[in-house]
Amino acid sequence: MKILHTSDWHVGKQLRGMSRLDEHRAVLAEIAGIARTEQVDIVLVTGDLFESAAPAPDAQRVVWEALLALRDACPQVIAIGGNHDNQYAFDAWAPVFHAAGITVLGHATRADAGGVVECTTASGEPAVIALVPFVSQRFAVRAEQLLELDMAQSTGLYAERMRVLIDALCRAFRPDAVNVLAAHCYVRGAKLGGGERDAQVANEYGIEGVQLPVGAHYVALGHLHRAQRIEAPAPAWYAGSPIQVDFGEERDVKHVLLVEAAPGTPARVETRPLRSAWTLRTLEGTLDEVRAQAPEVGDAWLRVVLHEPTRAGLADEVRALLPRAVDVRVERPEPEGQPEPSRSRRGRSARELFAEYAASEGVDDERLLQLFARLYDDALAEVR
Ligand SMILES: [Mn+2]
Repeated sequence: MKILHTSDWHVGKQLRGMSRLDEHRAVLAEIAGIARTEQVDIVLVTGDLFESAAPAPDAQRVVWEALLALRDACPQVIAIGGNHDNQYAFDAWAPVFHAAGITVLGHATRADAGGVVECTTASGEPAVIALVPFVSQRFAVRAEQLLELDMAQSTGLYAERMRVLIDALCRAFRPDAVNVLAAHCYVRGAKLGGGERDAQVANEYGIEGVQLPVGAHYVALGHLHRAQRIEAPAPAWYAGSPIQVDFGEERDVKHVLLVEAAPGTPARVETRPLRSAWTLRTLEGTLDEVRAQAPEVGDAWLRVVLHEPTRAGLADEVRALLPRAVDVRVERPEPEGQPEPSRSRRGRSARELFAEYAASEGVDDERLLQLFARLYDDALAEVR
């Protein structure tokens, strides 16, 4: 059977205030197109469909349409909640999605309460899929335990609880079926994409690759934004996000994973690059150097780091040159030679002191000095 694995859509995520809904719409349609052409039997969406727990209606529309398009393309669509999603809302919507032929699970639960999905493909192959939506550390490690335990002990307790949960669900695996675990969690040692904001990654609440079930044909992971295979007893992959979510991911090629599996043999996994979303790119240099690169940046979203003495309106000049620059920052050139010892302020004029301050901040803008002088004179005239 064929499984399409996608994850971490983060629909509703803005880039420095710019909407990316059009890109999400395009890339999710691209994924549905792949599901259709490849005639996949099962689509797994392993969490963080949304950027936030309270997604705006237009973001919700993009996700609902994407799930329905996937359902049109493929008989079995399964989505689990990630830490960015409103996991309670996922569970509340689940019956509505069920009516539409889509399985949604917000919180981890017992096998017989929706924690394990069994299905049979059109060609008659059975599949058993254990679902582990994101489990927060507050759920797995209680407050009074947190008070007693040190960090290593509480992360260890979390990993142990996750192992018990995963083992309990994977007991449903059968020798005659394709057995899959779908989970939204951090596996220690995996590489971050750079756009993940969560404390869940930074503070090491996660599991070890060796905790993943030996009996799985495939382990579908969500949470990290970079597609990658994990060291584990079974083929285990993060699908990564379908768009470059933030500038830390600008070198990542985004993928979906196509998994070919049969009972009795480990899965074969193929990455399929996605091309619909714009890329993210950082340009760095003096204004002239950045200007020279302008013709070849195409549609990329840009972060511009200028090495240039700053002046009022400099960011506007960059944005006029590069309309897709969403982040402009100025890095002061390193002062040459030894820093001058600070001189006494006594007996020096305010203008002189301000000019010295501006120079020390890397500001080279005569207009600013003149404006300061005018305001200063006005202020003095007020007090006289
Ligand atoms: Mn996540």
